[in-house]
Amino acid sequence: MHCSRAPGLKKHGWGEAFPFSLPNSGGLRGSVGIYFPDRRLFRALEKQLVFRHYRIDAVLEGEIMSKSILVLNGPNLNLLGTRQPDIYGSKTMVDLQAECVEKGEALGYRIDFRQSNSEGTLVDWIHEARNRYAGIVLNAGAYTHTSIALMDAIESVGVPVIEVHISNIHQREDFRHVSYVSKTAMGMICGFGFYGYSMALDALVNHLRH
Ligand code: DHK
Repeated sequence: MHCSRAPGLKKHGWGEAFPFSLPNSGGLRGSVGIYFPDRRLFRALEKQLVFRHYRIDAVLEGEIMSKSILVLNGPNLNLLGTRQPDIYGSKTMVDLQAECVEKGEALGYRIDFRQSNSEGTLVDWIHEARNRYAGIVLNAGAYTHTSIALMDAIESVGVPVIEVHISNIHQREDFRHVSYVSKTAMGMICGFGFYGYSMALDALVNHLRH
């Protein structure tokens, strides 16, 4: 099958995703994300994938996707270490990322760790997880308690999500007792500090293996 690459190539940190335009289909039919851990491997295989073995891409993507987990952090979590250390501890977001990556490696998963203060960006990242990540660990910060958009995004993509909070939200102000994320997440872990992320990764991988 002949396919030509459409304009709009989108570059990612460790691979590439690109939409395909299929001949005789009237233009762009859909976006096919293919991730390669190694750019040279991508270059070497690109021609074959695009011009001859169109089916191989799905296999490669599936294999890599099934071994990748997205860890998403919401507003103000970039201030970890300085923000209310009595509640959130004195370790930083960089420390948290290192712990998650190490835990992921121990479980045999690549961790893509991100933080944003923007609700829309978090929605976009949840959408991105569809067909690209095996699951999501999500600390939506304060959006947990307000965001119908995040709840809808989780429900829309059909990717397993484990909700995590550093603090025990049920021991804090009443407005923190409500979680829209919990309405669609598989489960929720809170009150265990950074260790909650490791617990969430364990829970997610346990789910994926069964
Ligand atoms: C983090 C936040 O930023 C708060 O808005 C949540 C959560 C709790 C946490 O404990 O990780 O209420």
